Amino acid sequence: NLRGAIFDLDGVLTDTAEYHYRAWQRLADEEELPFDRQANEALRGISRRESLLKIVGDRTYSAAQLEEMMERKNRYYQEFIESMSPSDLLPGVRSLLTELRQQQIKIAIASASKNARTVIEKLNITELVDAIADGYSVERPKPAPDLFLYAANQLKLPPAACVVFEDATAGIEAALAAGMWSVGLGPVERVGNAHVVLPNFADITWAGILSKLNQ
Ligand code: B16
Ligand code: MG
Repeated sequence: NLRGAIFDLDGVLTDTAEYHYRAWQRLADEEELPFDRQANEALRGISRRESLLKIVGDRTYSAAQLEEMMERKNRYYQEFIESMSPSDLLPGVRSLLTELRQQQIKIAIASASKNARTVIEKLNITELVDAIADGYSVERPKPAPDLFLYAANQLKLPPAACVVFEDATAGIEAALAAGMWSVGLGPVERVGNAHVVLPNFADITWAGILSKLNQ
């Protein structure tokens, strides 16, 4: 009786995770803060402010300096997403979304990002989704369940009728806290707490997902 599918954006529908990484790396280099790809893994799915605080570590900055750094990182990130197009959809995504619509499964995107709407437009999938929850929708970020509960509410569905697709540890925690089904995309070390783990959406169908969830 699953009637809704809620997708994370960065790292699930498209690989903007790479652009977030490059933007943070540039900022960290400018500030001479230690940062690399591995450190970036801990930032997956968490908010802009929390990401910055992790990078800054115990170095002290004023509130105004932190604000400025968040704005600077966001400018770099926006430069990257400016050139995105439908070809940036990850393999299997468009066919899965299309199949879900045919089966009358409601679709929401729930992203921590304040840039989610821009990315969704660049990917040209606006007309495939019924609701969008983004970085402006709720106060408490993942792993709090709020963003997914907001999305389910927009879809007018109870949490237990929804399945969340996530690439981040914090996102899987949020889905479980919301009382939803969860599918983790990526390595088990990261998303092993999900009900089902998939490497990516290539050759994945809704029927295949349902059978893995025993639904
Ligand atoms: P912004 P998701 C998250 O998106 C990213 O995974 C995370 O790296 C980023 O810090 C966060 O959005 C905030 O993004 O700075 O654009 O507001 O994975 O929840 O779709
Ligand atoms: Mg993500």
